[in-house]
Amino acid sequence: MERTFIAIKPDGVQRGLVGEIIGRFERKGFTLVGLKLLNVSQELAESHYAVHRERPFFKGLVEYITSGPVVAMVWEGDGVVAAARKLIGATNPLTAEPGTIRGDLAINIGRNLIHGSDAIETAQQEIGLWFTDAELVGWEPTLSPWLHE
Ligand code: IDP
Ligand code: MG
Repeated sequence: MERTFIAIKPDGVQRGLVGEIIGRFERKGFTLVGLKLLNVSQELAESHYAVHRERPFFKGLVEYITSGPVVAMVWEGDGVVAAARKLIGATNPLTAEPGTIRGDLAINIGRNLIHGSDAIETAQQEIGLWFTDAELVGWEPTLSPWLHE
């Protein structure tokens, strides 16, 4: 079953939006299979954002993601990688559509609340970087027949 990596960034935790954000994924019908609150180390931040190492915003991005607790999650479901990106909205919250997490709840690209993997392969890498196998809990929601034909 498809899985994606989602992280509520320090601004989301500080602003008390953890419940609001998790609720959106729950209400959509995806299944939570991993969840933890952690302070992100410099090494983890730099590995996670390695693809952006040469970008001018990299240093500030690493400072942002290590500036306070982050809620790291793995969500499961058919099409969850692309669907989560839709729920999250565009990178710049000012252009993110209303109805999306960033579109509804944020105003600045450097404080955009949430991370979501951008492809199935990236999701697998990121899940491996942030979670051990023992931290992931596969389970079958009893609600399944009401979510899938
Ligand atoms: P994404 O989070 O929507 O996938 P990416 O382009 O992968 O966006 O960028 C990763 C993160 O880097 C963004 O979520 C945002 O926190 C930060 N970022 C991207 N572009 C800028 C920028 O121009 N200024 C400041 N931060 C940026
Ligand atoms: Mg990205």
